[in-house]
Amino acid sequence: MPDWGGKDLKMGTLRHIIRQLDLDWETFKRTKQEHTMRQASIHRKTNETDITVNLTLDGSGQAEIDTGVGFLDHMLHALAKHARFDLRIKGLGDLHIDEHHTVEDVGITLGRALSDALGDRSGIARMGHAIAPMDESLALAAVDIGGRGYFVFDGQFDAERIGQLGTSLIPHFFESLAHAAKLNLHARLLAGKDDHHRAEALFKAFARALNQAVAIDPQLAGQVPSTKGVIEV
Ligand SMILES: [Mn+2]
Repeated sequence: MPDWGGKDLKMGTLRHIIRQLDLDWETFKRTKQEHTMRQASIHRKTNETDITVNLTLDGSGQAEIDTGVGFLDHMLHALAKHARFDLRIKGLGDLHIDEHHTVEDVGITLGRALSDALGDRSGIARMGHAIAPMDESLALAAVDIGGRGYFVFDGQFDAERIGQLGTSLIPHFFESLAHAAKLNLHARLLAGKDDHHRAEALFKAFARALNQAVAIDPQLAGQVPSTKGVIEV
């Protein structure tokens, strides 16, 4: 690709160059978009699971999720929708044992995809927080994409399972994702009675916090938002 001359290049000049190169405008627009779109595809295969994640950060909330664990699929749909990510996840796990490996490995693979799509973290807001209600439930999430994987959870579930998903695996999912993406996540259940609502409020709060944290902050003008000058990826 030639050097387009950055933002200062006049539209007329740009169109002229494209004509000279015999490119059509639509192809150019698509190519440019593909180059600037923050996205990642990760395939992770072990003896326990085989997970593929396709993630576009600047998406519209479209999701196609099949992990084999129904309630996890529901939560990942909510995550994509409320973070405005386009997210495709196909998971094949050893569910004949239980759902533990699948849930953990979806968290790891999604965390890696997130990390990959963010590149060197330049220009991102880095932090975000949200409080999300779901009927009687209320959840808080605070995210810092600062190069250190850390997860803190405060909350409880009453039942052992929500559908096919063991409730102890909900914090475990977030922990796996946080470590793989080297992000810090604090998640708290502030209120709640129904476990389905509690979980959904947590995922929605995380989604909104994450949406803020990955957003491009124009004030940064592409700088890495750290006094160190780098964020470990
Ligand atoms: Mn629901």
